[in-house]
Amino acid sequence: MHNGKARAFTNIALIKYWGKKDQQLILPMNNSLSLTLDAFYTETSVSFSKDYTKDTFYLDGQLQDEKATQKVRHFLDLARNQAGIFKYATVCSQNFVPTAAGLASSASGLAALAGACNNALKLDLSPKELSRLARKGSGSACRSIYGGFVEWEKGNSDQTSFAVPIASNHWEDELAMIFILINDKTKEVPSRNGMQRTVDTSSYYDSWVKSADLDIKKAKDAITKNDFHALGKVTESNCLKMHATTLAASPPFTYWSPGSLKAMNKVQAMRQAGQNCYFTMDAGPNVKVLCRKKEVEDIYHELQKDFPAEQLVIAYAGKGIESLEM
Ligand code: 2P0
Repeated sequence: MHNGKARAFTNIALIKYWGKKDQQLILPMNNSLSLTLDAFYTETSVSFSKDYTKDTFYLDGQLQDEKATQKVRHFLDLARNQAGIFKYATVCSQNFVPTAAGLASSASGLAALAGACNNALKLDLSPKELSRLARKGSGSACRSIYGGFVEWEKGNSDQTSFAVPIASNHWEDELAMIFILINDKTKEVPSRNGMQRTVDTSSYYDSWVKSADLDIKKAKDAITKNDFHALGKVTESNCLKMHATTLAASPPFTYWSPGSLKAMNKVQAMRQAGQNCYFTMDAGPNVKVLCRKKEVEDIYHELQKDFPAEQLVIAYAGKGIESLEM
């Protein structure tokens, strides 16, 4: 029996990963940059045993069906191959997210699974190697190996595509992110399909890739200078560009719902009224508001005028992956 357990926090991209140049290895078209957060995380344990006759996956105590188990099994195969240990596994994951948030995160989920496999199979991976392994489970998971600001360097091979922490002098500890949970979602295009459709068909896709390099540079400069407005501006404009690519895909699609638009308008109106806040959105209708910790209460209070407290969650910068006792 080989046992291991790990906890990984989710991350939100300020400069987005949106499109792969290699779907098997999960190599992205552009670098991305994220902030790891404390509010949402996954704890995963894994046991490999010669007594098991198949791979089994439990999420929040519920046995998962074949479809949900597939991604986990694919990842277990990668870890088994790397270790040279070919035993079936039982995986138990617990997502710590606010109820009904619709925030199931493949970033924290696959990073925690990578950490659990690393411990169970005694792979003894360095953080860089662990980031590479997590990447092959889900791209954004490679960034959850580290806390704070993180850049995923796209690379051009399995060896050269991994995340690195960005030196920030702990500036992230002065920031906050308020999640506006939007429940009026229609059926979503899964992010993996959405980004591939965009790469294959969006007439805006080339411009997206071209502009990403400059956005990364702007974001890193802003982090170096602790320039909140510069970081907020590039975060919001990069998000809008990513979402524009989906409208130009064929067939077109969007992750925006009426509630998302209401939230984005609110943030822009608050900014015009002098409050310091910027939004970003991912492959779903929720809106995340970047602000400074010292102003988070005022901004939360203003958001509460339009969104009930149940729809608002405050997050702060989170830590990198942690090993846990079984
Ligand atoms: C990101 N997203 O940078 C972007 C922004 C969604 C929008 O990474 O196919 O679950 O497993 O590599 O990591 C979501 O995509 O996709 C994502 P796969 P993943 O956070």
